[in-house]
Amino acid sequence: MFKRILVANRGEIAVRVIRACREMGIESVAVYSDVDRRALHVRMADFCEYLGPAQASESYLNVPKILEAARRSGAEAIHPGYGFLSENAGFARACREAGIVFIGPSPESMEMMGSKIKARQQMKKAEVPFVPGTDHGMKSVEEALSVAESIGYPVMLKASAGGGGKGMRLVSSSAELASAFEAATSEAQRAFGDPEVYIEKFIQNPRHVEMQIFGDTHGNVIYLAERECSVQRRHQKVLEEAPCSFVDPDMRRRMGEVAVKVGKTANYSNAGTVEFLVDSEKNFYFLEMNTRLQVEHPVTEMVTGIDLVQLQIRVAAGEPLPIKQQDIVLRGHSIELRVYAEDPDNNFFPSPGRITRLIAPSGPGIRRDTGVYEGWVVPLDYDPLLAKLIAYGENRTQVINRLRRALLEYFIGGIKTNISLFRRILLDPDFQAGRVDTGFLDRLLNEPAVADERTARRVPIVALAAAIFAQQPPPGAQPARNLDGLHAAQTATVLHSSANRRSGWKAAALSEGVGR
Ligand code: MV4
Repeated sequence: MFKRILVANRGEIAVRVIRACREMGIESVAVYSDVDRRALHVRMADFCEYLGPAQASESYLNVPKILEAARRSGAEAIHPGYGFLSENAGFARACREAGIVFIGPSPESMEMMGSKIKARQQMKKAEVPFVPGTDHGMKSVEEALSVAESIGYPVMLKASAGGGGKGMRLVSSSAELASAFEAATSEAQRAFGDPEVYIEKFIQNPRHVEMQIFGDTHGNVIYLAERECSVQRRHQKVLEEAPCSFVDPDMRRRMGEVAVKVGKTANYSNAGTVEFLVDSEKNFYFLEMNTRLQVEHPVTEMVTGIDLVQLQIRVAAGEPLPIKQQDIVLRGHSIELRVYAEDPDNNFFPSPGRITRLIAPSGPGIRRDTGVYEGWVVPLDYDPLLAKLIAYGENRTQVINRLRRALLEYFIGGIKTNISLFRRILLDPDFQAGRVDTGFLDRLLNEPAVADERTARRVPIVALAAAIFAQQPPPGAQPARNLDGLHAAQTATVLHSSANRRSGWKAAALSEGVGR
């Protein structure tokens, strides 16, 4: 086993990998940029190496600097986390050439999946079901027109090098095709340096369901569990769960077997995710494969009991998978909420800055993976993910109730966060019934917010009042059990008392929209 691993990432995922290393008796090396000198991942690691300025190309995306940091620190392996260099085949190859183990799949697997057209050609050969469409790039508008005619409108134009919605265009009729083709091609060229575009049949409001797979370097590939990831906004996932309530055991087995076939076709090792679009008739279609550990991996860990990061490290060290397909048993339910530093009242605009107060939920079934702490300044240079709040329970209803309870305990002061959005989602009747598709969140955000006056006012206030008393018990404070019974007006009085103003509480309260 490795003695020392460099974590080529930051934030909560760097912390997550450092935790796995520590549990395995492996030393960890953090890397950091100028704005991350005091970041949590640097404080938690055994060693740290400075990279450079905040700009990712000078730090977390800089291959020579990261390889040099690995050499200097004596790390034998690099964990890339997600984002940054995690799906960069060139980086994986550079690690191999430098004699450092890349904790992830081979550069060859990453290259096959990096091109959507290449992937579709391979999947066609392997008889994997994918959305009807072409398996080659469109050479001209004329070719695109005749292909779209044979598939039938509406169709989607997609960039071969794309993913996450970039270079993608919906075309409803032949009249729209020429301009959409131009737009998709030039967007793909600008974003990926590759103008190639292909065509698929459009699936109306599909669900986005993905299957976690795992391969080792001995040719074994297994599937773990699917995740429901339809709750997203502008291709940014907001809430994920496992298992997907729309997927029955037979469908799960069929999807899992297809996902394993995808993995075997790509000669895949380590953690990977096979994405599917699922239509209302429960047909599922291969969409793309992500060749990395994903943000939402914890919900799979909760329902399978498997530590995916530890498994990644073992497999990268050459160990065979310690479990067989029949050993995987799903138990209970799990939901993850992505807590972002962004302002729900201002179009989810990023809201970085100093975290002046942080009160975190805990208790039964609650896990929080975070990269921040009270007093730290969240930089504006990177993804604004602050934490993932993950709940586990016997069933979906218990998980929803646990999350609603945990949100009552959550307070982040000094910056705006999207916490209030989760109250709306978790209270929504469609969400509660499991009726979600990729249009769900846009529909919810277009409805006027029905102010659940009691919840809306009480929620932040209870956490805030608890915080005040925890920090500075005022003379004659009520016993904690009475806090819950405080009326908004009484609590607001507490907030505006001179003692609380002195401790900076008013600003925090106002930033959360309380006490106005
Ligand atoms: C689609 C689709 C409907 N039909 N393809 C968006 C991101 C990219 N990876 C694939 N995407 C979609 N492809 C066909 N043929 C709808 C989407 C889509 C979507 C997919 C997954 C998660 C969220 C989404 C939100 C809007 C559209």
